[in-house]
Amino acid sequence: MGCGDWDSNNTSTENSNEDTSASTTSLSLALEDNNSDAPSITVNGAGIKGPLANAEVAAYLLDPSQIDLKGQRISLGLTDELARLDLSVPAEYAGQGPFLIEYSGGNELNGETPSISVLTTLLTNEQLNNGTAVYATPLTSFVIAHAYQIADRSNLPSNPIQDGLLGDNNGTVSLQEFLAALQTSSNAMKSTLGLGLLSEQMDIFTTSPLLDGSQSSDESFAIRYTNEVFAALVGEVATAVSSSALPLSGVTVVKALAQDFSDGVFDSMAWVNNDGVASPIVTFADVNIASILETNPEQLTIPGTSTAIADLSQFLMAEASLLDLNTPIEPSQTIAPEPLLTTVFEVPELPPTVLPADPVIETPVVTEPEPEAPVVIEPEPEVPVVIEPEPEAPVVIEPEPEVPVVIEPEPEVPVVIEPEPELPVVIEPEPEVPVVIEPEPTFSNVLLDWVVPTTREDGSVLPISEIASYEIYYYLDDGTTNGTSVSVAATNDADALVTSFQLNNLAEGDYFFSIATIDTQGNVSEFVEPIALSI
Ligand SMILES: [Ca+2]
Ligand SMILES: [Ca+2]
Repeated sequence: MGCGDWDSNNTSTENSNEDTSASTTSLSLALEDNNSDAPSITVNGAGIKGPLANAEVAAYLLDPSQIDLKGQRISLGLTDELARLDLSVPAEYAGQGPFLIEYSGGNELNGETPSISVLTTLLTNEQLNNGTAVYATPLTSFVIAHAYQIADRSNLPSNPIQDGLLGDNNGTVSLQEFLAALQTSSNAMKSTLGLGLLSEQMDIFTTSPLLDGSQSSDESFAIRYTNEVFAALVGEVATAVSSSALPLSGVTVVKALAQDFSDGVFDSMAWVNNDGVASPIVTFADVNIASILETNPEQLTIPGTSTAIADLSQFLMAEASLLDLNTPIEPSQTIAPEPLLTTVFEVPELPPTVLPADPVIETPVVTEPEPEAPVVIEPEPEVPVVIEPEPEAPVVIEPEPEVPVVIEPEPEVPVVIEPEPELPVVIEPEPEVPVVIEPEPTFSNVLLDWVVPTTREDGSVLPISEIASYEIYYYLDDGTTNGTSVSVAATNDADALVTSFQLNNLAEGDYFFSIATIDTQGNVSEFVEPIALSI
């Protein structure tokens, strides 16, 4: 499967580990289990900030114990030139969700490079089995990243950024903690980035951002409008930050914004653990994030186009025509976005007199002579002013004229896993000391170091810019063949090269570790010969 072969005679390397006695001949490769003969289940959905065409799409088991949330990769797919998704999950994984679905690369329908090159979404077991479409958008990517940031904290109903959490503050994120945090993050996002358009009930993962008739056109418009505005603002932030430092990708900005929002306020400061002390976010050191986010959406253009966001409605109608969607209905003209809020903590009550355009008609103040009441001085102690929480104004969704929702049966994509083309294994594992393992005896954490490879297997130069990520694989030599793979991006948030990764809290046992390099084309090198370590 293009992932190298544990049994092959790798050109290995004097590794520096002391334990070299263990045999590696009986190991099996569990990184990718795609078996072209196995039954599979089609995944529906799209990656949208305009629709992403010709993108790579990968499905992973969701593993919140990993920083990138990626467990085992279980499927690879793509989108075609009209952004239609071709991805299926092998049936053997049907009950092992939720799954992380990641779109990367590709282009927008007009050929532009997407402003945010990686979009993620989540797919539950039920959604997979029901064929429910899920969408990867800038806002789902943001919410997923944000949920990870806050998930380990405890429930605190009075704090909108902790309300409903199940965290135990133990430094790691469990699946249960992550799923609880998703709801909290989604609510917090809606109340700030939602521009007053996203109702509490709206599911940002399953509401289609296309005018495809699967939801009301106003709901699709609302989810798309908020995503276009957010993506445009991400671009504004990237431009502002890049001018004073390295060029910054949209993906990095989304992650940094999620980190910023971990305290519920976009203010260039992050939450630090549980001590309540905020620290500055390095990425945003030189910019006023709040003022950028408060840009009037009507002044923004749809990213990758010269069309004003104010004209999104007509833009979506044209897009629906291009994509040949079912009976698109133009969103109603009554949708009025509100300003973006940069904090979840105050719902500023706009006094009715803030409308500057309206001349205030001065009514003569008639002071009625109050009947002289005996002044009763109550010996009340000073009562602290209790600010009653404003009742949440119900978001009024205007009832759509019932459009008969014509759900056309999806053209049955025959459930066929295309035998994956054998990826040519072309990247040569770095011949020099690829993995150095430094055991940390006290905590059983393992730090893996590696050297960035510079050549491919054929000897040609491998530029650093063509390295996408590394795949670390490790397993316990306990007679089972189950291992764990961890995908590590080639660069970190600061765009620095990543050459190490720490695995935490490993139980006692005899472990083997290996690593492979994945380039931006998806080519995967052979794994280096596993290195043994006893903990
Ligand atoms: Ca935890
Ligand atoms: Ca903040």
